[in-house]
Amino acid sequence: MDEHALKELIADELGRVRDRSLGLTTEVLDEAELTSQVSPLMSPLVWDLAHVGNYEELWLLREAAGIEPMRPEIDTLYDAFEHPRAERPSLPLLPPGEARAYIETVRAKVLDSLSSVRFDTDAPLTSGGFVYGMVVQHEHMHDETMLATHQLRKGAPALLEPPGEAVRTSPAGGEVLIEAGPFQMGTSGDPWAYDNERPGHIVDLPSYYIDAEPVTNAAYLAFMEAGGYDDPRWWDPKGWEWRTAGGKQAPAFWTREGTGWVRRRFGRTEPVPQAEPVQHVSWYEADAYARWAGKRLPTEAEWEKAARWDPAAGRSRRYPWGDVYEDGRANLGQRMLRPSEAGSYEKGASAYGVRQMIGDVWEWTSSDFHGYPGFRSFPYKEYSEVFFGPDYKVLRGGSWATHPLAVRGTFRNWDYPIRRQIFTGFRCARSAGGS
Ligand code: AVJ
Ligand code: FE
Repeated sequence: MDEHALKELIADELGRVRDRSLGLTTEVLDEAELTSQVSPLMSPLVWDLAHVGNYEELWLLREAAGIEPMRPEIDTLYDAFEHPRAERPSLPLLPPGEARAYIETVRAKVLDSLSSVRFDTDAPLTSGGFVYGMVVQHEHMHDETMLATHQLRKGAPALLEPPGEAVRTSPAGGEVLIEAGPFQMGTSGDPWAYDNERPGHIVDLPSYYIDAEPVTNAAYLAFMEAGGYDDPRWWDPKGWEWRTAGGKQAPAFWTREGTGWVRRRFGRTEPVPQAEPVQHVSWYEADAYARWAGKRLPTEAEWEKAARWDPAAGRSRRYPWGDVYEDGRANLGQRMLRPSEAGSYEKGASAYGVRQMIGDVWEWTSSDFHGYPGFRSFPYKEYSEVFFGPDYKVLRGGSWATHPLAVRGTFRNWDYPIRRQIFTGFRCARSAGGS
C-alpha cells in the first residue's frame, strides 16, 4: 500500500474506533455511571476514554509529530503504572464533557499533522506508519476493556444487541491431530505486530491433538454436574485455593435457577446457551476442566501451530484461513454481544481444520508470558516486557469483542490466572506420542 493510501486508511480507522469508544461512553450512561467504578478490577469508563486520548497525544502528537504537550499536568492521571485501577475513581479525572473535548482536540491535531509525518524513513516508530497502528489497536483494546466494565455493571441494559449474525455451520466436533514437526511462530515482518509477537522463530513440536472447537457451555456443565468444582484432584493447588476461598461453583455471571443455570449478559438474564463456547472462566477453571476431561490446555506454541501453520505450503498464515482478513470467517469486532455457537465459521478454519481460533472467546493456554528468543522491547517496555514472568498466562485468538485490527494469529494477550471478567474460554489438547 502506498503511503497516501495507508494514511487514508489510518484516518478512517481512527474515526471508526472513536465512534466505537463514544458508543460505549455517551448517551447510554449518565455522568455518575461514567465516573464511578463497578469493580476494583476496572477503571471508571471516563478514565479509559481520556486515557486513550492521552496515549494518542503522547505517541502521535509528541513522539511522531514533535508537537508540544497540550496538558502535561494531566499525564500522571492517565498513566496506568502510576495509578492502579483501584485508585482511579478517587483521582481528579476530567469529567465526561471535558474528557470528550480533550480527546477531540487531540484527534483534530493528529489528523492535521498526519500528512507531514513521513512513513518512509528509518525511524522505527513512524516507519510504515507503525505507531499509528499501535494507537488504533490501543483504543480498540480499551473498548474491549470498556465492554468488560459494561458486563460487570448492575442495572438496566445500556447496550443494544447489534444485528450481527453468526455464520452457523455444522459442528466439526472432536479433535484434530497435528503431526510432529517444526513451524514458524511469531513474526518478524508484520507491520501491525507488537514487540512481544517478534521475532519470528522456528519451534519444533511433538505430535498432539487439539480440540476442533472451543469447549461449550454444555460440556462445561457436564464437568460441573460431575462435581468438578468439589474435587481437588482436578485442580492446580493454587486454583483449588482460589476456588475454595471464593466459593466458586460456576463461571462468572452464572446463577442457579431451579434445576438449571442462567447467565446475566449486559443486564439481561437468559438460560445458559448450551452450544455457545463457555465464557468468563479463569485459567484455573479451564485447567481443572481439562484435567477432568483427561486432557490439558494447549501450550501457546501448540495453539499457534494449529491456528497458523500451513503444512502443505510450509509457512505460517496471518489468520487461520489465509493472510487477508475477510468478513464472515470469524466473530470479531462487537458485531454481536456474544460468541457464536461452537462449530460456526467453517470457512474460518485453519489448514488443519481447527475452527474458531480467531474470535468468539479468548483462549487460555498453559504458557506463562515470556519474550521470544531475541525479544527486544519496542517502543516501550511497559507494553509487555514488564509483565514477563510466571504471574501471567497467555491468552490467544481474540474474542467477539476484539476488533479485527487488534488481533491476528500471532497476537498475544495475557492475564492473571484468576481473572474471568474478560471474554475468555478455552479449548483442550493432549499429547499424541507414545508416552
Ligand atoms: C494487552 C490487553 C493485556 O489492556 O492491559 C492497554 C493492553 N496496554 N493499554 C491491557 C494495553 C496498554 C493490555 N492487554
Ligand atoms: Fe492503555
